[in-house]
Amino acid sequence: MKTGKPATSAAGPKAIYHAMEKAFQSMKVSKTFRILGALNQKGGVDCPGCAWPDPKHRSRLGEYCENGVKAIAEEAMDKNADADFFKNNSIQKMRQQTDYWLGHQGRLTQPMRIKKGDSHYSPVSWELVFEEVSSQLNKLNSKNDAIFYTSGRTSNEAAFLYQLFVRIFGTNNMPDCSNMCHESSGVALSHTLGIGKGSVKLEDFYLSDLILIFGQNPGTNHPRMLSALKKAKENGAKIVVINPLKEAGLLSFEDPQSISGILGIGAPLADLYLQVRINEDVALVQAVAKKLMDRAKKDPAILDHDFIQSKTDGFETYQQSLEELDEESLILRTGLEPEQIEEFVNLVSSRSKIIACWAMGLTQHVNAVDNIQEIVNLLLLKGSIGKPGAGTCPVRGHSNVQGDRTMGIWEKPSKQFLDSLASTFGFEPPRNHGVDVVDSIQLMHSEPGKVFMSMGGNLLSAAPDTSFTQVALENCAMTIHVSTKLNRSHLHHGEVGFILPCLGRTDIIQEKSGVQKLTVENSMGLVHSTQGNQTPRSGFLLSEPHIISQIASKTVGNEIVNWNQLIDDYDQIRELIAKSVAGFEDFNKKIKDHNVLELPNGPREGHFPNDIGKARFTINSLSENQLEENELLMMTIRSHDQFNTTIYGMDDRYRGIYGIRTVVLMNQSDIKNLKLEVEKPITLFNEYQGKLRKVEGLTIIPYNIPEKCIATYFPECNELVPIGIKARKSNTPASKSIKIKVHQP
Ligand SMILES: Nc1nc2c(c(=O)[nH]1)N[C@H]1C(S)=C(S)[C@@H](COP(=O)(O)OP(=O)(O)OC[C@H]3O[C@@H](n4cnc5c(=O)[nH]c(N)nc54)[C@H](O)[C@@H]3O)O[C@H]1N2
Ligand SMILES: Nc1nc2c(c(=O)[nH]1)N[C@H]1C(S)=C(S)[C@@H](COP(=O)(O)OP(=O)(O)OC[C@H]3O[C@@H](n4cnc5c(=O)[nH]c(N)nc54)[C@H](O)[C@@H]3O)O[C@H]1N2
Ligand SMILES: [Mo]
Repeated sequence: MKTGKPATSAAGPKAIYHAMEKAFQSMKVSKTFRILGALNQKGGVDCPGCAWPDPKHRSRLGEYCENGVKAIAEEAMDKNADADFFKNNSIQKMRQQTDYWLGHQGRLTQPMRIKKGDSHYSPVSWELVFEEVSSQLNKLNSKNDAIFYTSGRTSNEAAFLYQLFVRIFGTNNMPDCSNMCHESSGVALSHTLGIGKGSVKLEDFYLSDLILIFGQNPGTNHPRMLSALKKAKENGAKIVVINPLKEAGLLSFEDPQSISGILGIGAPLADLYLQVRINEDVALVQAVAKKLMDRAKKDPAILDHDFIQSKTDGFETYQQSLEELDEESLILRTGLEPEQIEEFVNLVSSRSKIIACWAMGLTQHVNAVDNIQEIVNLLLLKGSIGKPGAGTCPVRGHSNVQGDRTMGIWEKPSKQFLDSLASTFGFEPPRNHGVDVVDSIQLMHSEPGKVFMSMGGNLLSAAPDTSFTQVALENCAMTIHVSTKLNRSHLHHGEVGFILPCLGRTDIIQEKSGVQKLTVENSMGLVHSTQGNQTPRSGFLLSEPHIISQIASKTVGNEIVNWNQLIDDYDQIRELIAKSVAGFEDFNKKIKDHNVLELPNGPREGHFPNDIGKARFTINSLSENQLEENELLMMTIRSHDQFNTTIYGMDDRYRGIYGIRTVVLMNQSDIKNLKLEVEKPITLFNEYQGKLRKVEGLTIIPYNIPEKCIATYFPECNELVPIGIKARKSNTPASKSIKIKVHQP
């Protein structure tokens, strides 16, 4: 373990070096360049690293970032975890290993099965898989005893077939990673603006006057966003960052596409950096709005009264509620200086083309929906929605998480969506809502005998309350994981456990009619194709749509959908999507002719398709994290060397932390007040509803973080996130604001 000074600039020559080092360690040089040459190019491989959109004009130098290269290396690595690997490694032995080790054993190459009591997974044929899975599903007392999870890398085609199969089977139990991610954004935006997606496009960044970045670390998680921010600044925009940590990527960007960037000279980004206390964003935005309203009494032009009058609802009530708030106590909560807030207000007052971006720093709190609604209020005051250079920008994580939802991966499908399935396919889909992630885990925990199927992802490590979730999975009659890589969820299986290896983004998909492409939707509602260029490493690998269609055909038969024929040519799947999902008319033609399909987005055009047809002002709740004397508030965040539960390496370079992940970033004054010795390990613990949760052996890193706030890494500290603490309305685990106590043995 080593620590150093946190970086003050992101990307540049070091990023190129680290990306290539990881790529060449994992794959042959020729393979590396073959994939990278196609990465994010039109008709090429869509990067599985994040959902940030591609610019209209793609750079020939390479349209990808350090972490995109790492994501590719992780998927396309030469190494294989084949049948021999499973023969040599018992499940007990694998459980002792780290997540880093599990991921570095290579790509899965053959279907494997294990039964309770077996020491090892053993290879099985696909015929046996389809037979056993379908007979187990058909044996269940109730269709709702089956749960079908999805992670956000799944393509539109696979997602559409999966949800169609599940609904013909007879349940809406379709939890997905979104439930732990941007669900709060979807809930807040649907209620206020009528659609659960953001309103801006990439081009809006170049036209904006002011960009607010709340609770997001793009230098690590969406590095290509930095290019858009740099261009926005060149065009005159100001940037305000609201984040407890000084993240390098928000301070300055060494653009690898420019000579200065390659020389390591950074372009400054944030004009104002507000190190807010964890979960005090509502207080901050309310303080800003209150001040704006005061100023507007003298200078009405500060607010967009025409917009407020014609396009919104609830302004008077909102105004009234702001008046009742005490400004001083709001500011006190934020931990910021009044002058900093004044500066923020100055920037907002004089500008009207404002974009608000956010990610997990806002969505994973008990009042997460409030966080986002409060930001919408601010944008509405300024008329900053539905015009160029302005709007909402929830920055999505997984590369097709937004598309999966559009395709119907949702435990709460709308009536309109189900009606459309009913009329296109001539069957009656289940109408009752299904279970989301938290409810699924609780259900599997309390009622043994369920079937859990996972299309990608790693529920055990991604979910809160790790040991609780482990019991939930082990309680199942059958667990089925369609995966590219080995992960911890595979090691805690049901009575019968399957690992079904599939083709990834970088692989060629060959079906009867020839090579197939897939499609994905980016964070800004643009759908485009993706096509791998690597010959599959094993004859056993099938595509996700192929696996789904075989399970479906065996389980529900071919009367409603001819599954076997459908997968001969994926254009046919897209024809069905075009018929049944709004906005996908002429899907195949648009993708062929223009390589992109833009989905309808009301707020982008200034229409608000919610129940009242107007944008809603809302009244929102502050956080309720009253801390005891010796309590701290913990956020679980990503290091620079991971993709969610996939650990690329042990460093967090921008934060100056090397060779260790079991750390606690802590303010010096808390270290002193709690009388902790930095050299000695600590235990973090909490008690919620009578259950003690703890993680031992953690290392303190003194860090520039607001007092009473600490940061740890996900998934190592998920054990400390109680499954019952979740966002109101969105049910998202509150993994960014968990009360914690410290013990030093
Ligand atoms: N390389 C890489 N790329 C990824 C991922 C990855 O793991 N690795 N994951 C993908 C996925 S699925 C997602 S959802 C995104 C995640 O992208 P991010 O949301 O950027 O990821 P986190 O590390 O969770 O970072 C949250 C940020 O919010 C801040 N924060 C925490 N609590 C608060 C708060 O209360 N208020 C405010 N204002 N800020 C707060 C933290 O300091 C941190 O900077 O990235 C996607 N892209
Ligand atoms: N404490 C805490 N918990 C969190 C978060 C947090 O910030 N803090 N973040 C949450 C968020 S934002 C998210 S999105 C979730 C992520 O939850 P998940 O999406 O469930 O987790 P991932 O780690 O992205 O899944 C990794 C696995 O996906 C499989 N995989 C990769 N590519 C493919 C593919 O192309 N096809 C298939 N079939 N499988 C593939 C591999 O086997 C790999 O092991 O975690 C959540 N959990
Ligand atoms: Mo996510």
